[in-house]
Amino acid sequence: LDGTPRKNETKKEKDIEDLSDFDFSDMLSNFNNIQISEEVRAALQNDNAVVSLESTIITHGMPYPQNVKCALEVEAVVRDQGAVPATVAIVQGQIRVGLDENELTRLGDVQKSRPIKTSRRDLAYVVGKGLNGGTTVSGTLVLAKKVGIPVFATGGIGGVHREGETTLDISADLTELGKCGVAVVSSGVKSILDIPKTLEYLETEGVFVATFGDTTDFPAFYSRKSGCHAPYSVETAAEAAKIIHWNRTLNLQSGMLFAVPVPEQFAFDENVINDVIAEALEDAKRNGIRGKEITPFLLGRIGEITAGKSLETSILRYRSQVTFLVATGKSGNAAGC
Ligand code: PSU
Ligand code: MN
Repeated sequence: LDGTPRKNETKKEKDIEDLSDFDFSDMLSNFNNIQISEEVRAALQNDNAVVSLESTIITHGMPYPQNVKCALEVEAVVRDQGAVPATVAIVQGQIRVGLDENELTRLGDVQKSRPIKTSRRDLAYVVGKGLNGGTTVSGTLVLAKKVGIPVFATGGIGGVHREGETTLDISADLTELGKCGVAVVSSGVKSILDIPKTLEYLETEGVFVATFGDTTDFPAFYSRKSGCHAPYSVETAAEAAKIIHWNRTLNLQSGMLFAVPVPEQFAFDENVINDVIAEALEDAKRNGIRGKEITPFLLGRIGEITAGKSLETSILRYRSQVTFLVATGKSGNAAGC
């Protein structure tokens, strides 16, 4: 009552012991309609760290073949940190948790694979029709929760779109975060979105939000700061792991968002990237782009504008991919919880 935080160490140790007795093999055998790779299955059964990864970023977030290269590099970053990557996607109607290099490459060749951007609402359709699907953050979180993967990493999550108060365009990522119980690690939210409204919405959904590091400045993917503040910051992976632990122990069911700012050396000049985003947003408006097409359109335009302009901006484009890699690599630490 004097404001000194009480330590919950003894209880924590006991709960971790209880969790380690949990029999995953029972749980995994219930998912005949979800194909889990051998590597991921073994890691889950042995209680080793697993990081789930989305696939819309591959199918709708970057052009081929850079998308495949990036996806494989991200998996390598996760492996380097001692965790097992579990890229989630739908291959000919089969839900897959953990894809091999060959499958990732075929999925990423979108002219041939014709994947559907698959959020929660699209899952049954894509499976029922036997189609290929790149799962969004929300689609991936549904499946990560089903198979018991508690940690997920991506570049930037979806959010409340600009003018969302009139369009009601609010990504299903936010409502899924509200009920998935999974810890999401990202480089924040791109400023193609309305970041203050996105943070408000996350609060309404009961999502714990923290930046990673010694500041609460919420990052904007390409840059380290958005001008908005996260309610909390955590300074170490161990601290993050403790919060993940208590979220689970209290059976809160809601997800958590850990925002890792892009390292200084990879950060974009804020003015440069904001101009690019403004141009992309105008193009979207002029072309009447709506609904699920908006995010892929904006990401595509940002890629085109930055790569097309000058050597400097094409280097920035390259950096954005490295940004994604580094942010994802951090999640490997968080997964060691
Ligand atoms: N934001 C990004 N990069 C992305 C996405 C969002 O900075 O690749 C993708 C993610 O898969 C995310 C989805 O889940 O777009 C959100 O789409 P929408 O805005 O239509 O909900
Ligand atoms: Mn939308």
